[in-house]
Amino acid sequence: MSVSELFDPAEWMPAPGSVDAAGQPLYTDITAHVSHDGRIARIAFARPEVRNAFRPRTVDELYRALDAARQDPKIGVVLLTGNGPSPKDGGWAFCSGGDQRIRGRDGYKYSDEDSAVTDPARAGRLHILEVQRLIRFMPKVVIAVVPGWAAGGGHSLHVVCDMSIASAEHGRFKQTDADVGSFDAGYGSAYFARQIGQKFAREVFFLAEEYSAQRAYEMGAVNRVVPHGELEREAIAMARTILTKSPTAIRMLKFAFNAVDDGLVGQQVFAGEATRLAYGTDEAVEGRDAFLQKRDPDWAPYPWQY
Ligand code: S0N
Repeated sequence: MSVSELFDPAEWMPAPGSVDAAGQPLYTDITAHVSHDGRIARIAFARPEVRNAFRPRTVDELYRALDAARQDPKIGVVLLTGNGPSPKDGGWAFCSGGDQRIRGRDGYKYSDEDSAVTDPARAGRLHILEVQRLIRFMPKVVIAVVPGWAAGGGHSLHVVCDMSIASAEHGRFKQTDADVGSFDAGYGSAYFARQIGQKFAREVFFLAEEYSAQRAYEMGAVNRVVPHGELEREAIAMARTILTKSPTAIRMLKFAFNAVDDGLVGQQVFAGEATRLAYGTDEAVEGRDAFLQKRDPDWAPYPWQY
């Protein structure tokens, strides 16, 4: 069976660590690929029969694949998408959020085959928020490629991605949290309001209506709306453009955009990158060498610049 109707096998190969020695997939709930030049990752929800809802196992796999992309020095852009269509009814989805069938009173339950039910510490989890933070803080550009429904926690994931591109025909947005008694009170709502404004954000949550890709574009929630059949090709083209840019500039810009909304953590992340850049200067090398050589540093060559 093909990965997804929009997946072009000529563009992709299995991501390192996503298949075993015999080439069999290690993931059940997602697929993970990299472009043949190794510079773009494609990570996709693979539960189209439930509109790509995530269960704890899905989140574990997603985190692992995203973190592998984060640590791969060749990868500059990650495309996060949903495979489809559903074999049941042909419906398309990016992601419909937490799998409501296994939501317990303390979070989402691992299933028996995940053999974690005996561990009370893993009994119920909401670790999709860890995935949100990974997307937010990874020094790569993450693009939400939305071929269908982005609902509930799936809507929040598209919000936290750096950019979003959606299918004109099948892209649909709906924030169902208040319908099902859940609420993403972090990036999913408050940061969303930063993106599209308070009035629109409150409308999206309080009315929980359906928005087309075009309407989402008009509200400023989506960067581009493209014909369905062109979706992944356009996303790859966007990624290729980003890859022509300076990796350091893109990294610093992402963290600069984040910093204002991320408080001291945002400052910490941005400052860490600034420190890393400073370590590359002769001035910082002089400080280190002076310590190691047990002498006073000579700052004379480094003026108090204005
Ligand atoms: C996506 C919707 C709008 C699509 O409607 P459509 O096209 O009419 O399809 P359906 O017939 O409704 O669905 C097709 C099949 O897929 C199943 N399904 C769809 N979504 C889910 C889901 N999320 N969980 C389980 N199953 C799902 C349908 O049941 C149907 O199955 P069959 O064919 O067997 O009948 C529509 O499907 C919809 O509204 N879905 C639910 C969206 C939703 O409410 N999601 C949950 C919202 N909450 C979260 O995601 C919370 C996430 C989270 O972890 C969190 C994060 C931060 C803070 C708090 C939380 C928290 O949980 O509290």
